[in-house]
Amino acid sequence: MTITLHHLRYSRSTRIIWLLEEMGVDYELVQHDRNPETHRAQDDLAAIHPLGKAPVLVVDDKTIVESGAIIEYLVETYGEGRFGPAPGEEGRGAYLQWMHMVEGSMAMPVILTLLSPRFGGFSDPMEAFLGGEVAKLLGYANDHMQGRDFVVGDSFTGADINLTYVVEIANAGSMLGRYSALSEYLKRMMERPHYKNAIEIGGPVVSGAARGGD
Ligand SMILES: N[C@@H](CCC(=O)N[C@@H](CS)C(=O)NCC(=O)O)C(=O)O
Repeated sequence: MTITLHHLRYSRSTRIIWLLEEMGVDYELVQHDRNPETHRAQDDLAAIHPLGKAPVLVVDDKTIVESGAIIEYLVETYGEGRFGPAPGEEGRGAYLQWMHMVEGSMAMPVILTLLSPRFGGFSDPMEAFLGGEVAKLLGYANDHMQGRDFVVGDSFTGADINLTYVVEIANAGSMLGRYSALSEYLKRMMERPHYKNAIEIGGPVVSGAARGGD
C-alpha cells in the first residue's frame, strides 16, 4: 500500500499532513505551489485531479479529494480505533456532525471574510450576510467548546483537525475576538507536536501577504 498526499502550500491539505503525522503512517508528500499572482493552484495539481484543488490523496490506484472525506477514510482505514468513534460507538453522531459542518457550513463564509480585502471588499449586503453567518457559526462552535478539550468526547479526533483549520483561518482574519473558547482551543491544538510537525513539513496554513488560505 502506497499513500501519496498532494499538498498545496497555504491550504487545507495541512490537515492531512497533520493527521498522517498523528497516525504515524508512512506517506509520500508532493508539494504544489500557488501561482504567485493569482494565488490559485496551477496545472501541476490539475494534472492529478480535474478540480485542481488540494488535498488530493492517492492510495495505490484510488484517488480521493475533499479533506473531510480523506480524514474519514484515513481514520477508518488506518486509525486502529483512534481518531474518531466508529459506527455504533458513543459520539459517532456528534463526530459526523462536526466533520461535515466545518467544511459544509463554516468554511465558506469564514474564508470569504478572510479574503474580502483581496477583492477590495464585497457589497454591503454581502458583507452583512457573511458577517451574520460567521457570527452564528463561530458563536455555535464557541459555545460547544466551552469547558471542552476536544470537539467530541475526551480524546483528539479527525473533527479536531477539521475544526482547527477553520478556526485558524478565522483567527488570521481577526474574526475570533469574542470567541475565547475557540481562541484557547486553537492555541492548544497548535501546541500539539504533530501539528507543529505538519507546519514544518508543509509550511504555514495562511499566507499573510496573499491572504491565500482558500
Ligand atoms: N471542500 C474542499 C475544498 C478544497 C479547496 O478549495 N482547496 C483549496 C485549498 S484550501 C484549493 O485547492 N484552492 C486552490 C484553487 O482553487 O485554485 C476540501 O475540504 O478539500
